[in-house]
Amino acid sequence: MTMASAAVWSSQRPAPAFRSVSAASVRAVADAVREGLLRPRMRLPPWLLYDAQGSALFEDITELPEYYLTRTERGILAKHADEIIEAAGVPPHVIELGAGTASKTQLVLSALLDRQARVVYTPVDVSAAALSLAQSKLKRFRRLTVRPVVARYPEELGFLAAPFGRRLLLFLGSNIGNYDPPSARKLLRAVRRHLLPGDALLIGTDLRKAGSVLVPAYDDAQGVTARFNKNVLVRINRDVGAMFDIDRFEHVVRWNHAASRIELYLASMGAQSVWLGTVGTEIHFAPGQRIHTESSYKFTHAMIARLLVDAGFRLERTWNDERRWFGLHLARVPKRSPSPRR
Ligand code: AVJ
Repeated sequence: MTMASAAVWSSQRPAPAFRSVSAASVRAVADAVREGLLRPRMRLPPWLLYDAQGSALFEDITELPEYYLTRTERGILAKHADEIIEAAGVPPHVIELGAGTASKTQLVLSALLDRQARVVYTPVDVSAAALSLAQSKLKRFRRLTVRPVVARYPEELGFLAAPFGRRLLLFLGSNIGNYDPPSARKLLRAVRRHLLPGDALLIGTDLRKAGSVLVPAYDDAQGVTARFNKNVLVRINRDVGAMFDIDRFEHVVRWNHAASRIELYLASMGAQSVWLGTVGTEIHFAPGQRIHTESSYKFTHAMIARLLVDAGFRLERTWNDERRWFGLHLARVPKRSPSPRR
């Protein structure tokens, strides 16, 4: 649980009985800052972007005209949820990694509740605040039990070892795109190890397309994505007492065609020094020097097929929108599968 979300709960109502496996958020932030900023090519892990404020800004991003991802994925779900649920085997338990506020998930849950008397839904997210919103949104589903878990993954997937019935694991929104290929493989293998034969995975991926469509999706006219990106510095200031001057950093977006990813940076406007609070050092920026804050990989069908197979899944089916901008892939843990290669 983050300190910010604890404050939100205590001022509004008693804290919900969330299972929080995310132990020391402030210490994790300090570790990430130390590891990421005391090096020539500065970088920060993307999970840092998703504190309560960052998650709220991301929700705003999903409604931007330029940000087609959420809308397109929702369109595919709206059209095919019944078919997807059927193909997945009508599982009574749904787990969602990076659930956020679970807005698209309602389409899946609603289709599932048409076929199942009772469904258990476990949304997993790094933001307790987002999960709190998810929980209140889902109150209208009477036969649904919601059991949120605050956790980072793949580090904190242990809760998946609990006895479950047949499961469908959702990993939507192209969240997998945040991970470079080795980390994505590692994450899906970790997920796979906690699942049982017959369990299903539904994974959403943004697909490769023209840079002229991709770049504006991450550099919107209203500057919401810029605020989302800069919020990571606000968070670091708060959590470790650093002294970043937010107005002296610029939101920079690049389409890296060779690596097939969008890259987000914060570039220093001029030379400056920044005190890193409890990390106990000062760092120096040359003019234009960048911090790499997020990557968003864009997949071809071959890339996602390879990734799933490498992680020990069998890819069963893919649904696309008409423009083929986004893909939803249904994969399964095979009945007799060798343990995925390490
Ligand atoms: C939540 C990782 C899917 O990569 O599109 C959106 C994050 N960052 N705009 C994405 C994001 C800036 C988003 N994911």
